[in-house]
Amino acid sequence: MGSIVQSTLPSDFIWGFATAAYQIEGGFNEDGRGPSIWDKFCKIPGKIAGGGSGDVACDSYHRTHEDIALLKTCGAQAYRFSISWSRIIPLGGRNDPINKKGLQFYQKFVNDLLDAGITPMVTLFHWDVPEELDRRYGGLLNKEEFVADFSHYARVIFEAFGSKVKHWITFNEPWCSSVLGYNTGAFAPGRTSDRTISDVGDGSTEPWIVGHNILIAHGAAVKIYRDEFKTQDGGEIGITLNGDWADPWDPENPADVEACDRKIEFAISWFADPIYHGKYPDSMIKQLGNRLPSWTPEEIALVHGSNDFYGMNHYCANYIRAKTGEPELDDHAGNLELLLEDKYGHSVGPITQSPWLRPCAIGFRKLLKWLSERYGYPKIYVTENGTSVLGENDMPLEQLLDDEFRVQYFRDYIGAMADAYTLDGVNVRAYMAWSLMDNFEWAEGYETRFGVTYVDYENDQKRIPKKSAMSIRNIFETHIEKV
Ligand code: PNW
Repeated sequence: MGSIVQSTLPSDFIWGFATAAYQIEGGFNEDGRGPSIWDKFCKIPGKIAGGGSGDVACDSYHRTHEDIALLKTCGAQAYRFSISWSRIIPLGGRNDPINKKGLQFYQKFVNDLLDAGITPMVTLFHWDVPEELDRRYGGLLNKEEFVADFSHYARVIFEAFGSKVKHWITFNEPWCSSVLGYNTGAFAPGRTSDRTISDVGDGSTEPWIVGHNILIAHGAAVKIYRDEFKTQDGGEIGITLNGDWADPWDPENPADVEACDRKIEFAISWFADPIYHGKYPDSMIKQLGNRLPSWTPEEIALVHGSNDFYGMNHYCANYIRAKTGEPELDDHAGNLELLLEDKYGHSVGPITQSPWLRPCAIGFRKLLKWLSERYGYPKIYVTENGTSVLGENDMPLEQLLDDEFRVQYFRDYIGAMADAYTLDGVNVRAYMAWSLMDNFEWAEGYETRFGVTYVDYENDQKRIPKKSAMSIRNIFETHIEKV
């Protein structure tokens, strides 16, 4: 450290690890679980690298005790996981049967976590719409039906967990569900205008409809929690948004500089502006016109003010270059290019296994500040942050376990977050590393690993902590103030 003053985090700061149901659970057809859109999507040849699926994944459905032991070993205070909607309501709808065994699985898990002294942070929806709802009425595209069914599901969950869960996240990364699911088609349900990828979908309208519907469903679930549960249960609820930092490709070009804000608005403010300011960003209204749904007074009343905390998933940064012509009809990014090098050939950061991810920790601090200024210094929970490592899947085990690249990533990013807290007045209060263990990395299958723990998919899903698993506790110890 030398003479550099170490930035601090408050003594009540909470840290831990994150996962998501479909990425780790397996047990895809056990104890009455119904399929989700991801079960269906994985069966389409060519959609998932290596042809994988979440059928078995890390087998956490049968190994919750191992996962809890792992959390203890790492010294985690909290664990963010998601609930599989179609385990709880196999067909998904408000008039469909509830699966007691599904509920009992998560109830036991929450009890076991609490017994181990680990705080549960529960995501209701991490992209896994029950397949039957997609078939029945178009899933996320159908506002009335989806909002009613999600509200019902949320109420079932709030009732089942009583006051045991104090931190609720409604939706994980609605940008991914909307854009990757309905514009590029890379994620379930794979709709897009590109007829070489799918015969169905309209990427110029559907993502905006889906984003709107998710916001309303989020607002409806928050209202239910606040009206019926919050007083006695004493918990808090919010949405988790993903978004990376943006620097201009050419800092001398005002168009590139302007495009950076527009990039963040299209990725984040699309959802955060309605929640904190009661409207969509002007840049989006300008480009999308009436393809961006408009708010009825009832809808915006549900959404505006609906976050008890801001859930932030953050991984990297990009260089942004403004496009000069008129935006294409299917453009979802704000008429700009996302690049990994700037005009002078500087890279955002080192190459990882994920084509979209190059670490740039200072960008984390800058985005924390940007969000705090725009949204009035809300309480921020970082609900995901982490990295893949180039070639990790092909390394000999010994080398793979010595993941100094990931350790350095966490050191830099947690340090940048402490700087944002100490020097910029950002009110960040929790941090969940992605991920507790290697898992099903969506379209990238099992070839890309994000875990601080190695999972041996060939040998009974054995878990072996990497160097990074044991290092996060030490990193936090250097920053968190002692009482
Ligand atoms: C997040 N992108 O997804 C998810 O919440 C996790 O489930 C996932 O495993 C993790 O990040 C790592 O990828 C993202 O293409 C997936 O920009 C793709 C992108 C961003 C986030």
